[in-house]
Amino acid sequence: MQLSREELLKAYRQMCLIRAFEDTVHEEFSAGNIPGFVHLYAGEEASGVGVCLHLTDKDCIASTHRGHGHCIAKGCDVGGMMKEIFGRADGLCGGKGGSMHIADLSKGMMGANGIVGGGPPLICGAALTAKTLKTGGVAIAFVGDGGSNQGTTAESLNLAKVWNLPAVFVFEDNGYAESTASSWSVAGDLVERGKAYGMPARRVDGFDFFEVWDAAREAIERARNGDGPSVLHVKLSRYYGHFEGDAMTYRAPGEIDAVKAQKDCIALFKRRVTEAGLLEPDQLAAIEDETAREVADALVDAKAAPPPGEAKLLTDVYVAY
Ligand SMILES: Cc1ncc(C[n+]2csc(CCOP(=O)(O)OP(=O)(O)O)c2C)c(N)n1
Ligand SMILES: [Mg+2]
Repeated sequence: MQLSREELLKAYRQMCLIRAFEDTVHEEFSAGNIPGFVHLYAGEEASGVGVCLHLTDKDCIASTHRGHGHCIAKGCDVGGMMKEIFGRADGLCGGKGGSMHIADLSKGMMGANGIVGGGPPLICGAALTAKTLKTGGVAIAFVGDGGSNQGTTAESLNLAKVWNLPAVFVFEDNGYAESTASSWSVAGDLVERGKAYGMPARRVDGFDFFEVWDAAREAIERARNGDGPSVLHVKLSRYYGHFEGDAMTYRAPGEIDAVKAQKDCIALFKRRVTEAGLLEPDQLAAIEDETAREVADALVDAKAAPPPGEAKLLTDVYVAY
């Protein structure tokens, strides 16, 4: 199955928007303008976008601590996200969640999550709801290679299969959990792990948007058709440190530069669609300009916006049922 021109343009737009957003947050954090802790998704764009292009607002995703890209890919408002990261009252979560807890349930974005392995149990709940209420929705968990080793993830894989849930577990393997290499810490093979739970599992080149898109299409269609959960093991790389401020002494000299030069997902997408004559270079350049402007505007607005007032100090502590 082929992507339409509109889908290709949307994919490029979202990947560029994520990259511009993350590069901007990187600069602002370095300048000391952002409170809290920040983990950036730059380099991994093809994964979040390739998966979320198949989803609508009735579908849910659970993210990780590295959540900005998933938020944007799922349609969260970039202005509201920037304000949230700056701790402003009009942020997506009232300025009280920050980078690691951005959520927008109206978009089916169940939240970034400070708990590694926190997402998989959440999507079992969302997928069970979708199945029980017959909404036609699916639920996706993005999980890191580190998160793949959590007990919560193992339990969720098991539950998803025995309940035959419309769920997909997307393991974003960027080679490290903090400074620990996945080649050292992940036993066996994540594709084989998925198969051990009786579900279809596929390895995916996360630098290749088209491969992600196709693997996600297959897994999400299966979930929507009532044929149960799947695993995708997406191999990719992050461009910045584990967190902003990480000196990255555990990465080889030149490691990131080599990935950027040879495998950058946005550059590969651009080359592929222009060489095939699917999109024109000036269309892509216009998208690059537009997304840079959108993020620059979001930054100006966030900086000018007020923080939550004292009256809001004790609200949003617990959910009101
Ligand atoms: C339950 C839990 N244990 C440990 C941590 C500390 N921690 C935060 S991120 C992280 C590494 C996660 O690595 P991975 O899942 O590969 O995601 P990545 O950062 O590479 O995207 C760890 C250990 C945590 N937040 N939660
Ligand atoms: Mg990792």
